[in-house]
Amino acid sequence: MSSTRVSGVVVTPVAFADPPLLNVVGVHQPYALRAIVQVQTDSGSVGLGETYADDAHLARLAAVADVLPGLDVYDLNGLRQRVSDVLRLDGSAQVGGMLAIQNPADVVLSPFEVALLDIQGRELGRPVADLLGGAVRTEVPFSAYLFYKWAAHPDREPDAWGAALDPDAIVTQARRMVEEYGFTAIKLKGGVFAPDEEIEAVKALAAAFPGHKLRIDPNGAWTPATSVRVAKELAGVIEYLEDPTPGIEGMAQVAGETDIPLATNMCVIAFDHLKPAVLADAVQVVLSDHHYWGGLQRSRLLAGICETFGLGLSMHSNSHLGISLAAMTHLAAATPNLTYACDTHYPWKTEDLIKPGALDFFDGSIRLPTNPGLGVELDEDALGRLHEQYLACGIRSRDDTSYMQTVQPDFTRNTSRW
Ligand code: GKR
Ligand code: MG
Repeated sequence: MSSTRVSGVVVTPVAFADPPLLNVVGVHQPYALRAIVQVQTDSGSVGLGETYADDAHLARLAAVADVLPGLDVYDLNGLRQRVSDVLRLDGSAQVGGMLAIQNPADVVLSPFEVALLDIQGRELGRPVADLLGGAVRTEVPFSAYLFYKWAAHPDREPDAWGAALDPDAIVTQARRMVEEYGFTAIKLKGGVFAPDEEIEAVKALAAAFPGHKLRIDPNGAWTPATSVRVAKELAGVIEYLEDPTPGIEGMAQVAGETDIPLATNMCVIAFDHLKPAVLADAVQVVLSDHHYWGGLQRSRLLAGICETFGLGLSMHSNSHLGISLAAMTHLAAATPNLTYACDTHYPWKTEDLIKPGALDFFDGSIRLPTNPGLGVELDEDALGRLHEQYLACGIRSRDDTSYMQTVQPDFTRNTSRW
């Protein structure tokens, strides 16, 4: 039996324009960074992956890229072994600008695993979802992801969305996103204003969109006591409360005082966080994210653990491009217990590097691509343009806090601020 082997790997950092979206640690910089992984094979196939692109991560990706030639594209265990061999003794990984994961192996593994699955699918003529057990849904629902935001980055032209700094403007933003994309779930990124103002915004959304599923995520901005108070105010209004307070212990305190399910992408972000979280009954919904849970297969392992322990499953997002969206869609389509609409930052971006048409939204969902592999094609010109933008923009890691301090010098990175 002949085997298809990796013949080379190209990792290209890119930067794409990002609006001034506010969160508890600051504000998004004018460009978001991603690394695009292309794995080439001796049979002439190319598989795609997308991941973070801060300098430390790029160095680890390069180290792994060097040891992949010769790997059988079906040998995902062999891939994991090579990644952990290369990263032995290495430090923690920054993910999404707010969190650090102690062992970077799963974060580094992810884009290569996705690229190998893309190759397998292309060679077999089957979509990636088929390699993950088969699609249980052909349309994957996503959620509108609302942000408080400025009208413009300092000294730049306003973007198309305008400022959103109070409940009325948040409802206006939601209306536009729901009209354009058809979303039936809506998440508000909180932790920006005092909790009462954000409660008012959620209640305004509930009044404007009766029947829509609502969530708020202040990224741990509140103390446990404040979280319990907010939960009382929003009982019956939201479907889950995401990371109201930092840490498993704090979340467990809040969970003991409310019937609203608590969700997280902050206190359970690696496999060794699951046992303490389950023992403390700290969270009821885990937001998976294949970019740091080790790719698509390991995200399905997470899904199985969640099922075993009766935890709900949703999906987290950071600013991302189309290769990530394709992988998220295949994973969600093939994960039966992923029953919540997935997060996505996709509507906020104005540039991409995949050829258009593969991932359009209909009624708030993306139709699972049926082409082989991930079902998306790289636009080489756009890749080149976004790489040039990376070289020119000067940003080399996500740092919302320092960027905020250029506007508001006394701003501090402070969860539990209320
Ligand atoms: O993009 O500002 C942002 C988000 O706050 C992001 O960094 C979070 O990781 O979306 C994420 C979340 O749900 O916590
Ligand atoms: Mg979150």
